[in-house]
Amino acid sequence: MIYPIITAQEAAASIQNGETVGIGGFSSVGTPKAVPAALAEYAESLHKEGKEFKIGLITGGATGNQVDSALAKAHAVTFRTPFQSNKDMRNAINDKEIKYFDLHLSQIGQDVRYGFLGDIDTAIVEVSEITPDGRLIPSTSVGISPTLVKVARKVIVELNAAHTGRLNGMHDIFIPATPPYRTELPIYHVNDRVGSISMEVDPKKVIGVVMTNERDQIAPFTPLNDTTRQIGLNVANFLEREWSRGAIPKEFLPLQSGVGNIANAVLGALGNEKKLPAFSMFTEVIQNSVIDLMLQGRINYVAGSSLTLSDDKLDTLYEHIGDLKERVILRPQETTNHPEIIRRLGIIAVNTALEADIFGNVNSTHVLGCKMMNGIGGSGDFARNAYLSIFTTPSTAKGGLISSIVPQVSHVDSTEHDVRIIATEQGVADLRGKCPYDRARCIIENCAHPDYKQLLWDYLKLSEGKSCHTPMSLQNAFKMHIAFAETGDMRNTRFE
Ligand code: 0RQ
Repeated sequence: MIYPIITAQEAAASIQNGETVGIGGFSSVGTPKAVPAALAEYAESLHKEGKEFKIGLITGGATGNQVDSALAKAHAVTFRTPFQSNKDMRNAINDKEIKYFDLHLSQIGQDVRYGFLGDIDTAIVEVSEITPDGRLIPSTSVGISPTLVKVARKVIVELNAAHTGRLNGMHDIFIPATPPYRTELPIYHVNDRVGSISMEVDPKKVIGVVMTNERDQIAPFTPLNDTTRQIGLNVANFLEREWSRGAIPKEFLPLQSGVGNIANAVLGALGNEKKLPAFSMFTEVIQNSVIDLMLQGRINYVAGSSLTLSDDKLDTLYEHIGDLKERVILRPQETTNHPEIIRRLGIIAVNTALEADIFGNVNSTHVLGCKMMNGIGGSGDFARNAYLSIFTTPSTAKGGLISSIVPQVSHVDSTEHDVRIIATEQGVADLRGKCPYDRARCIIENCAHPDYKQLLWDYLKLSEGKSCHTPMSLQNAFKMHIAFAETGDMRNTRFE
């Protein structure tokens, strides 16, 4: 080992108040574990002494309890970007204790290199192996770790023995040059490899290595329910019809799917749709269902930025590593979410909305327009550039008190120009080539819950006889949200 071995406490104590710290990890896996916990304890001990201690926190994506919860609870964060999905972090953001900058996940790496977010003082990354010449092999995710170790003044490495030697060869690390010297990213097929299997770091910057031996803590998956299962079936049936009529090539196209239960349901249903050929995935997050479908021969290759797998599924991957090592590729999120490649490969993108409006605008991030949920993640990267961009959502939330189909979304993440298909458990709305009136009719007819259909038809009628391209009523656009805020039930909406 060419670097000194240090304790997590020594590593934490090397970080100064006011630093910008980049922590590796993506979709709550491959995050450092010991140093963030020690940093939270260090911050708390300084606070008890009446001393200031807060950092700016930049990550690849979600970092889960080990980073976001620990540091938010320790009141140790001033600024956070680009994505989180953690209750404690979310509460601190909505309480305005932490300033949060929600960003497309393809952009954060280059924003850091361009200097848009200032200097990175310390990078903390988890790796599975350190090569004899000091290069770093990431663990279960890549995210923006290659950029963080490249630009940070100081680097702290956690070497996680739980993965040592098991993931070697799976990564494909490539950092694009900065404009005006940037060239194409030469990925023409999902499984093309263009980079290195390890990350380069200047050995002089490495403060030390903290040894760990701990798996990622992935929240257990909740089983599918009737709603998520039906959404999965609706999407799979729609894609099968598109493929049968030749609107998707006969070889099929690579799929991107978001995280969570709906994504699992869509994948499961597509995997079971045996009329379709085996396909590949070009995605951000590799979830449990992907490994099952690879072993069944339904998925050929998968490229993503993280192995977000439960313990038993990671065991399955390691058991079949001989077969799967060549078929699973882990890349920086800048590559997995790259607009150029998404457009070139013709990705079918499936992401989840909190709410969609009758014109096809999608809100993925803000409850009632003001409370941050997680962040846009990669959904915008994929939606804008996909061959076919699909958004899924249950037609209602909170036991039917909220309609996910509304006259106007309370916050816009993906616009009507980026959203081609909306699918709920009620059905599928195909918005391609439709004017706003026809979109509205199509979405209400196919996607809205029966409890809310008449209300939405009533909204549409408000602009009858008026000269307008888009049937929007300024006085009434948010009446359904207001009814929920005031009475706790959107069904109490009264339009003026
Ligand atoms: O609230 O947690 O209190 O029960 O929102 O909703 O139905 O559990 O859905 O977990 O799939 O998350 C859009 C947030 C959906 C996610 C979002 C309430 C609902 C529940 C969560 P509770 P569900 P999911 C690739 C792509 C952006 C990032 C992205 C997301 C909670 O998919 O973060 O796409 N997407 N990344 O009750 C008020 C509504 C609501 C609502 C649901 N209309 N109004 N509350 N809820 N609809 C992956 C990455 O980027 C890493």
